[in-house]
Amino acid sequence: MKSSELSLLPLLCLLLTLEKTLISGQMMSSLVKPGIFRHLMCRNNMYPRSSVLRYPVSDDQVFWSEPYSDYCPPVYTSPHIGGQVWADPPLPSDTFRPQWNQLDGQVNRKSFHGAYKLKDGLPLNPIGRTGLSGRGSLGRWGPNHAADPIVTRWKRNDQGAIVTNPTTGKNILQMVAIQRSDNKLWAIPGGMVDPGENVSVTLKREFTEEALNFTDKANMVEQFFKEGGVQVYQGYVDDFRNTDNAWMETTALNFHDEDGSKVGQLELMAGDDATSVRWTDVDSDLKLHANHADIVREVVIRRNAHW
Ligand code: RP5
Repeated sequence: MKSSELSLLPLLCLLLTLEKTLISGQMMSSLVKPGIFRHLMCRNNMYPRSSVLRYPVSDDQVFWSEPYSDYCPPVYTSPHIGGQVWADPPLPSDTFRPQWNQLDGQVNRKSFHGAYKLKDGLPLNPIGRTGLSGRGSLGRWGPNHAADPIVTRWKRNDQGAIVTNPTTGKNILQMVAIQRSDNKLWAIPGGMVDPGENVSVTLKREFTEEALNFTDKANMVEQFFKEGGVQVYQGYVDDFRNTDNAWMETTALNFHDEDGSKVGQLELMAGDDATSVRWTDVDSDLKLHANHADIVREVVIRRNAHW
């Protein structure tokens, strides 16, 4: 190699890294799309908190466009959502006429994936078959909107220095993860967006309730969230509660405590429907509820952290 070519090497490496980052940076939003993404968590299992078995759906039977003439999913709507203020009434109904694909009063029935179809008067999951009709335990027919706050800090040693991974040489990120009481899996401390609620309010509320159990440092937390987060994902969640007619979608933002002096030094305490809470090292071994690990990976890419 000539010396002039050698001098171009660092530039080439930088371009390759940038290209890799951009490609993987698009992963969640460009891959979790109707006709591309095949959900996994809401297929071929027992519906949570029930004895209802989902009708089998193989990988190549997920999309509605793929033939499946024998498809005959059981209909199930969990009894515990009946009459709840946060839940829709049953369908079909003579009095309840939801405005699909639009803001229906205060309830957001729009999907981040464009207009969803209707079949027999019920909204169809934009990703495809789940092996179950009805609403399961989800409150809304169609999209159920959630918000997920990914609160991060850098891992530090006893002297306060940032810890890097010896192999990648990159800084190790830590995130606040809660253990969900329903499936015992670790997860981002997210929650449902109330009708008419701004997502920023949901993000702070869910974090405060689930990870801090209402802290006395409320002002500092308020300020931390006010400083703003970076949106890393908006769209379908591969949640174990999804059905053919009801599914989860989320808006996920990263709130990063760069010097660890704010939320990074608060004592975590599990509350609401979280049984446990902790700072968790983020790397490729991270296993979380639904496709939360893929969402967290977006933060890793943006912060050029170790994975
Ligand atoms: C997930 O469930 C969402 O991404 C969000 O984290 C959570 C909302 O549901 P609940 O925790 O309120 O049950 O799919």
